[in-house]
Amino acid sequence: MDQVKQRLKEVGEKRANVLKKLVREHGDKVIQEVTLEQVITGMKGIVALLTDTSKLDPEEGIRFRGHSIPELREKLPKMNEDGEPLPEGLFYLMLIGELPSQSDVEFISKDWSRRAQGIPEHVFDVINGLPKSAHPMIQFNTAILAMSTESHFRKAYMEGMDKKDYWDPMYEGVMDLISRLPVIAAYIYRRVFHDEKYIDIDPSLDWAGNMAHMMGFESVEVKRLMRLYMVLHADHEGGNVSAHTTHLVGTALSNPYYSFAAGMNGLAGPLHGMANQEVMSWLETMIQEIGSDRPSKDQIREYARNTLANGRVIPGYGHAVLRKTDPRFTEQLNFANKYIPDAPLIELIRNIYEVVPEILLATGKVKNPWPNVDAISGSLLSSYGIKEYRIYTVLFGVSRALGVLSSLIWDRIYGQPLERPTSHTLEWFKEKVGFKE
Ligand code: HAX
Repeated sequence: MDQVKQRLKEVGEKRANVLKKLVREHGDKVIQEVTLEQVITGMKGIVALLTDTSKLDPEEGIRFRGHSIPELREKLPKMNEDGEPLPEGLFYLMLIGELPSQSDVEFISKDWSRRAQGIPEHVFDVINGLPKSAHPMIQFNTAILAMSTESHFRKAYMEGMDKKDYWDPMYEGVMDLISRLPVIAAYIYRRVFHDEKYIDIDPSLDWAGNMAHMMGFESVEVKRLMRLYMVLHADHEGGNVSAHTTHLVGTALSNPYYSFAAGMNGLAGPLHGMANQEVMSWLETMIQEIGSDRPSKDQIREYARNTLANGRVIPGYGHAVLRKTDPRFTEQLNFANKYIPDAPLIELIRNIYEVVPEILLATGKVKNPWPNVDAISGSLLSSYGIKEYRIYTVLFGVSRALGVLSSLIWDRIYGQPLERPTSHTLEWFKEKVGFKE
């Protein structure tokens, strides 16, 4: 058994026993009351999931296994060349619950680049069967499903496996899947935007460095950005659409490919991961309409007000849980201010940040007027030369795999059962609260 899997087995057995005891001894305790409004408006704030990998605080933002993003930048093993933490280390932290050693991170890096070589040919045939004009998320999600022919989990299940061992083939499938996502994403990128001139994986590189390399970017700067990007988008506790969907589908004992593809279909929505692309088209139209890539604050104000007046959302702003500026936005802005302070798109993002929150607040209904992760990620990628913004949600998806698939392994360790909440009709709700029309 490899060193990561061995440690997971030890930690997993302990925590699974604690969970069993907790439910046995305290299963009948009431932990929350729920209002009608919460149920009807997207179940906001309803405690309904067990997720260990990360926790989101409305005021402070995300913590991964208790560590804030600035803390992670201190504590996770880094690449010497650029000082950015490696996503492999964050994955280890989310999976095991402990900070990794340099050797753990090196092991995962090597293991992933070995596993990445095993993508069967039919997966590329399936991608090639789609028109190049198909959105990259269609190609990405189709490829993930096509890879499920390789599922260890499905095979082991069909052979008749003891429930307590489900986590083991799930771990193998997850490691294969995560290792292969950068290859698939880069393949789609080169297919759609670079005349099918593909670049092979470089087994000497780390996972995110390889992502940049296979897309055609060899500079230290882009690799550094890619490491940051892959860390920042990795997880956002369990209730967001991509995480919750992956978990939900997994509770039917669907294999990791089915579960993750389902989550990625959710990420492809404009109110979730596709918001990074939406921000870029919003900015592009602003620049075109105003006729300058350095619009004044008054011009930005007018453009933002028009967006709202047309019944549309301002992409990259607002959040279902956060009530402050997203620290993932702040980290990216700090990065941009340090390395590319004069980039026109970054200047535009800084100006939008100064004027948009007050416009959203003035609507009187937006609960969080502050920017989220997507408000800046595309401008950063674009300023570094990755300008084809239809690929951005795919990059988000590659990163998101780290968190939601770590959680999927834990779902099987914990023996999480089928998720099956109850639904009711409008009549039931009316009667429940004594409503008269
Ligand atoms: N622009 C305009 N209106 C907004 C808004 C925004 N950025 N954010 C919220 N609102 C509106 C809502 O549409 C809602 O209007 P109605 O009552 O007319 O339906 C009202 O304000 C209250 O919404 P809320 O409670 O503040 O927000 P929700 O929890 O319902 O929705 C969203 C959260 C993220 C979906 C929302 O803020 C939004 O649409 N933002 C723009 C899209 C975006 O950036 N999405 C990415 C979010 C982060 C993420 O998941 N990244 O992957």
